[in-house]
Amino acid sequence: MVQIDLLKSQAESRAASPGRLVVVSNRVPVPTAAGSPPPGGLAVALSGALESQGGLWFGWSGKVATDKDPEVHHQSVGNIDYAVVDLSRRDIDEYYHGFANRVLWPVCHYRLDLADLSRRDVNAYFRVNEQFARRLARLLKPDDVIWVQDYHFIPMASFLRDLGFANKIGFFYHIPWPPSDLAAVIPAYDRILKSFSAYNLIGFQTPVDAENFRACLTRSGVGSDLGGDWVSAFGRKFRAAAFPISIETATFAQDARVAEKNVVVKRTLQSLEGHPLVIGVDRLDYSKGIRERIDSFATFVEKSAAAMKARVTLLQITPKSRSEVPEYAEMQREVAEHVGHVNGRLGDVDWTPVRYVNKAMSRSALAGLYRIAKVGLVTPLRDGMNLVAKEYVAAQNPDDPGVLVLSRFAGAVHEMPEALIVNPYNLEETASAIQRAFEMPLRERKERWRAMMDTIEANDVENWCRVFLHELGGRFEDREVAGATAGAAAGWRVGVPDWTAAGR
Ligand code: GDG
Repeated sequence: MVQIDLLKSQAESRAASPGRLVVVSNRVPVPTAAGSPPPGGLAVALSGALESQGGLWFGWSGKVATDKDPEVHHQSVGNIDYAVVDLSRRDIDEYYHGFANRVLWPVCHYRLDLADLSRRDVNAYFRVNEQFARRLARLLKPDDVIWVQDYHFIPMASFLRDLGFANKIGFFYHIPWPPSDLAAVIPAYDRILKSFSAYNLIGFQTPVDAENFRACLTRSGVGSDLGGDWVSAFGRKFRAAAFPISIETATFAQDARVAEKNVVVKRTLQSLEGHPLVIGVDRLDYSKGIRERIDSFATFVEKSAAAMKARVTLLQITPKSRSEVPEYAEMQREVAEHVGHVNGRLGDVDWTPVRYVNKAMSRSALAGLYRIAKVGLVTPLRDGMNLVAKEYVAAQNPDDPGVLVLSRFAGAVHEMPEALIVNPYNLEETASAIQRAFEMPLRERKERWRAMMDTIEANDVENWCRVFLHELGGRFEDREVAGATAGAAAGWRVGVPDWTAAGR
């Protein structure tokens, strides 16, 4: 990393000014050399907030540590300091591939069959969170506002409280939070719930997730629902509410408008020779329902003489992810084979019904492909929000918009009831929705699209960020437990975690 010492001192001098925003996330979008792909919407929104009030973005570098005690690498760009740390191979395996991606991810996506519910990686999860907290602690100032992102870091605030930090700390949970009977299978469930209580404000994607979470506290007898998003648990009062995440709607729409010049879009259009396109875009993940989607599309084609005749094509763009996790490696093989079977059954010498692409596209190509697709198939079996649904809508031509077919199990459904809503497990129902989308009159398409576009224009990712930070900036102190002052004194004994007896 460049000129670490110089940058460190810049970071330290900046840290002296009050009221910074500190974002903590597993991966940090440290700006790299020119020519690297542009950051996604979340990175753009958070960078905007960090830039405007000055800030620090802290997390894992994504690299394996070569030292036993790896140092924090700093890089400053404009008003933002990026600070990242390497992790040992063991920590990556146990904390990241292990507890985060083989326990929390499947359980929160209702897939107990795919979860490793042994206690094997629990300690590593807390240990790595503590390591991160200790490193972050050295960079923090008392009036920094801290915003922790996602399921990798649930215990981050509790460790910071243990270290004596009374700062306002918010948390956003990007994935679903399941009902209490499901959540309770998480190893160290009580300790996880207790960790949540160290935050001032916890954001979930939908009101249902927030409600599920509050019910976990009350059902397990550790907390009570105080109404109006407020809960009290483990001697603290805090808020758990819905803050639906979004996209850079205007920028995405603009990208789509000019994307007809994109070479990938041109090549796709040429190869389709006027035949209609249906699109699916997902990381290769079992929560996304890719196999069920392919089967629904196949059912649609088999049942519709018109679809056969029109040679409708499903373009499924699916960059690989988490290949180190066995369940994902298995799924990669399984989906690829399945696409082969479907194409073998339905295809012809001049027609491949399902085009399955494991390559990641540029954002411009993606925007253009959404725009030329008559139907956007967004059918996850379970999804926190699903930004693809919003991107598909943002990319449409207002004069001739395509139709969004959306799973009732995607968080996006709460904001976009005007989509054609389907149960993705029901192949016939999804197939009928595709059929209906193709038959839908222009006027109805326009009405549905306008309603959804209005929603995502009003709540874009910048708005999401602003609203969360505004709420986090609110008054929490007067909601603390009677007799306690804010922060470290409010139920958190400085330096002495009160779960030591529970076998950390
Ligand atoms: C988690 C939660 C929640 C995909 N392929 C390409 C590409 N993508 C982009 C999409 C979209 C993003 O990746 C995927 O976002 P999702 O929201 O659909 O899903 P997760 O990755 O699972 O994200 C989810 C989200 O966090 C935010 O809180 O909505 O529920 O699971 O932006 O466009 N982008 C490019 N090329 C690709 O090939 N450029």
